[in-house]
Amino acid sequence: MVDEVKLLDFWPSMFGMRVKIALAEKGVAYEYLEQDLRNKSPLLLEMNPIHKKIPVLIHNGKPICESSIIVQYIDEFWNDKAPLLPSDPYERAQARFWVDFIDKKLYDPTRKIWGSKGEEHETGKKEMIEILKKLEEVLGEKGYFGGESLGVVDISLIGFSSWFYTYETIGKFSIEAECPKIMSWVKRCLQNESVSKSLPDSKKVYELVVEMQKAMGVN
Ligand code: GS8
Repeated sequence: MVDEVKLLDFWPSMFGMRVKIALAEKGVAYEYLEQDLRNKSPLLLEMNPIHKKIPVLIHNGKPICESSIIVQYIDEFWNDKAPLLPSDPYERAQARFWVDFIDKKLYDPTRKIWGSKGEEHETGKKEMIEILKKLEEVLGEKGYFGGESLGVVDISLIGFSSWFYTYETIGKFSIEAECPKIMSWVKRCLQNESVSKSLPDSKKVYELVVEMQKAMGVN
């Protein structure tokens, strides 16, 4: 049976990017269905009735939700190439721990880097740098979080890099200056076609955020 794979996504989403990278790593062809999050489609509401969020992977008609769960599903289903999780149970647990850390700490919708000013904004910036510095320690001297090649932790984190230009421009700071090892890691990841083809243009993300700030009355 030929697998029917569909991805419900919204292009600037770092969560959707994870799924695109995982599918590209495994060489899985799929249909991309861009979603309007201000006017959610009946398909999105049917496929993710609990959270009503993208990304959703629809595999042979069945939905899988939550990007980290989707990436691990992809790794388990298409297990013939490009393993994304380590085989050792302890290392698997560690990889899952850092994915969870990125989900809970780096992505904090209450953190204000844009859409805010003053103290709140400064705190948001400081927190983000601290988290990236912690991840830099975890990376250590390795090429990738997964060791020699891309793994689940790399895939969870790399999408955020397409937002770095926005954070830096609006926040007036340099991630390269604060976290040089993370930036070298970003460049290394981008040498993989699965990553470079899945990440949007950083300037396009910035333009979108500027538009959103205007709409919110912040500039
Ligand atoms: C987060 C997905 C998410 O926030 C995951 O898949 O990992 N934990 C989830 N999706 C957002 C767009 S990207 O910021 C979304 O779909 N938002 C629509 C809404 O909240 O109504």
